[in-house]
Amino acid sequence: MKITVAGLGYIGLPTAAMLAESGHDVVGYDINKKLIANLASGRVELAEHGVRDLAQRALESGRLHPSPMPFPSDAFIICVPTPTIEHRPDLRAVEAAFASIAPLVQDGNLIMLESTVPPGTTLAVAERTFRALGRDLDAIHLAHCPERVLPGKIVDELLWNDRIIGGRRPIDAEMARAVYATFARGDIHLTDLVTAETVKIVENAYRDVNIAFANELATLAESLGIDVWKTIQLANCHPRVDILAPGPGVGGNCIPVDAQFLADANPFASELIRAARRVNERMPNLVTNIVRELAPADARKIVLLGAAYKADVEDTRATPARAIESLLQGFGYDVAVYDPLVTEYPGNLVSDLDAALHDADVLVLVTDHAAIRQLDPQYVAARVRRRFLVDARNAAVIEDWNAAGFVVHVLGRGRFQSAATEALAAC
Ligand code: SAJ
Repeated sequence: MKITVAGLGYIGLPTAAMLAESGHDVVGYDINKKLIANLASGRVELAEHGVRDLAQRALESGRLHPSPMPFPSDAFIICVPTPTIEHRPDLRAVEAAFASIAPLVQDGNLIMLESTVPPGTTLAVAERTFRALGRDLDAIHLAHCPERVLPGKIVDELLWNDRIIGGRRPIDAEMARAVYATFARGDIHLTDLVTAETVKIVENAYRDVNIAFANELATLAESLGIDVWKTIQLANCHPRVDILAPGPGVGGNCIPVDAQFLADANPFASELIRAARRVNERMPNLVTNIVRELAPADARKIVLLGAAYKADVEDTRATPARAIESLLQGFGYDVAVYDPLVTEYPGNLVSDLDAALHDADVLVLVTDHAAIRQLDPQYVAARVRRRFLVDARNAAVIEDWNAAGFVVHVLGRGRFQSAATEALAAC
């Protein structure tokens, strides 16, 4: 089959590469000319090495053709981002992708949207686009096949996760199944467009609510004087309890955004989802308040260890590090943010570890990258001014940090009652 994949981001590129590896002739189309030029010369600049290797192989096979424009194809897969602007979904990239491929779509072709969108979007955008061209939607096939892979495990999950495919008509879903079945080894479940759109955002909202429960327990633990980590570990021994981990907040471009899509669908019927968002959004306040309580009165410089939104990725979108940095700056501290994986971050990123640690009064472990877990406390102790560590991920080996002279507080290990009370009052 000839397939155009529109949008070569962290989903589109590996999907295009998988399809090429399965024998399809794939055009990888993106509006980012620099990205296309890099790919065309065989350069894949991605931190996730599984995706890098897969894309490199596909390019070398000659079956993946990077292109700054789409080409006529049997099938089109759209994988463009859907961010939010002031909590409203920004669908411009989806609309632009439909508009750019529509003139090339012939009767009998198949269009599949992978981008996460509010329920009803796939049909509404397709209808608008094709009506404007005087075309009949019945003559083409339309499906929504939401991506569901976890950054950090993309190749594995592309292969093995089940897929949900919603078709405008059953035949459309069947046709999309035939495309995905060429590489996906998980089960493929067929449904209608709106159900598929809803399932995807429900999955991410479910995770947001579960993390919010863990974060609420961490806040409670600070005020009750108990250890949230031990409590969750023991509660999870129950066969029907599976609480996720507390942390400094829920970042990334997926979970916070998608939970909001669902809440927006009906604000009156989504109290739990909106409450969970609030609980997660105030975690940077709790971490900041703990830092302020732990820090000595004359502390000046705070160092955040980790800028990425989660471990072992280089993505900083909606990272809690940025919120903690701004809050601490608002209290007059100098803040340096160290991250060995990150190159793009809107705050004060200091990529040299020694420069970041120089003169530091308090360290805050924000992202549990392997490289941060493996920092040698003795090495760090020799470079800072004062030895205080707030661990917002329960990732540090406390005995080692204590042995190096650090006072350590792990988020949710009940000690900072007033920090918890103030965080609640601030949000
Ligand atoms: N987090 C916690 N505690 C936890 C788990 C995560 O605080 O126990 C935080 C992380 O540190 C991070 C945020 O939540 O800041 C989100 O991380 P994540 O690993 O839960 O999810 P994402 O955003 O990287 O990927 C999610 C996945 N969705 C689900 O697991 C339901 C992925 O499968 C989706 O494909 C992806 O969103 C997406 O693109 O929608």
